[in-house]
Amino acid sequence: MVQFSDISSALETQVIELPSWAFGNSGTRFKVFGTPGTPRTIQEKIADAAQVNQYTGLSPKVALHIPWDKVDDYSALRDYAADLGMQLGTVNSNTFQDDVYKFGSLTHTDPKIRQKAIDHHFECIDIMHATGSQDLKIWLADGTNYPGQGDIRGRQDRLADSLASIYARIGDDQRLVLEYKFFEPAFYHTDVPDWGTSYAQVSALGERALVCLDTGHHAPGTNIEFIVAQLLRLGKLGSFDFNSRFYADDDLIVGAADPFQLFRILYEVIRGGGYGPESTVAFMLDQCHNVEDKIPGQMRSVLNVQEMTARALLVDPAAIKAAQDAGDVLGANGILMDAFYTDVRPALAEWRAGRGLPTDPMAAYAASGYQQKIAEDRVGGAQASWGA
Ligand code: PSV
Ligand code: MN
Ligand code: MN
Repeated sequence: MVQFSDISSALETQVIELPSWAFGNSGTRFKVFGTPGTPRTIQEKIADAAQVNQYTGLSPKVALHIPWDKVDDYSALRDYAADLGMQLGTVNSNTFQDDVYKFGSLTHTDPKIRQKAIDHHFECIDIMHATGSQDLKIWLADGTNYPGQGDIRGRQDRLADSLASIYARIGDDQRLVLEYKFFEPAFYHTDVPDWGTSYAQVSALGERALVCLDTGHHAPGTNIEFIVAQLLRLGKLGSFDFNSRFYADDDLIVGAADPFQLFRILYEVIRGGGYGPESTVAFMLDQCHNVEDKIPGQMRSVLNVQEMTARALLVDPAAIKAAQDAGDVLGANGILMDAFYTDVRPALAEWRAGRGLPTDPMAAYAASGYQQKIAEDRVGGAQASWGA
């Protein structure tokens, strides 16, 4: 079996981008619980994200959500982040909270509303130029609730036209990633429900248009690692939104609900060339922390991704291929499971110590007093998203 010492250098370059909205208050439609110390501004969200990076060394980037994170001067925001050792990452558009989008945004039948939604993406692209962001991420709430409510085919056509206008605006070093989600808020049909639809739409645009795979956006029982393998094979996996789910779009801590699934996904990422300095696949979290503290929630998340990456790297590619080719079913499965069951936590603690990081980031953060300080300093923290 591959030893930890063989893979430790492969862990060096791992970057897991944090969503700004993970640091805001969030909840369900029943209740949003406030958490003491919640950021009131995007600057405070970036400062909290920098804490996650300081203790884990894994997360030097923060994704923005527009308009939630709107500021007057994005270059200044970029400098502010840089002073904290952070970069501004993916820009997420938002066409799901304005009344005009009740019946759709990029798919709407009214050209004026479609243009408003396109213009919002143009604004996001301008912001990306100022922040130095690479990816424009589009997740659409578009869809219908009742059979017959909308023309499914016409909506696809309008979506294709709108996306083409947006794609024509992105810079040569920028990418458009289109996220899919099988239901919610639309319940009968969603305009981008699955990887196939996202793939079809981005393939029509061009090379710099790719699929974003949010791990929480699949029906129970979906083999997500198969989708990963297929998209990598097609050269169309742009980015991940990591989180975990028990029932719907739970946005829980990645690796909390099903660590084995996370391992299987990361195994296919590595197998398909989606990991490492040569790869362009972006790893991002898309989570909310409704009842737990947000900074340690994000820390636990990036550590979970790192831990399952390390375990997946332990699978010996030559050994598993030999077993597969020989038709050794149990042997091949055993190689995979041996890696999965390897507890890499002590080795990772040592790995961190060798890089000037705390061996136990969660404990080091808890002992730092930062959580108490922000709870005292910040009053009236902002809500993350829905209804903000
Ligand atoms: C809504 O489902 C969602 O969780 C999508 O996953 C987006 O990535 C995220 O919100 C932010 O817009
Ligand atoms: Mn997402
Ligand atoms: Mn989601």
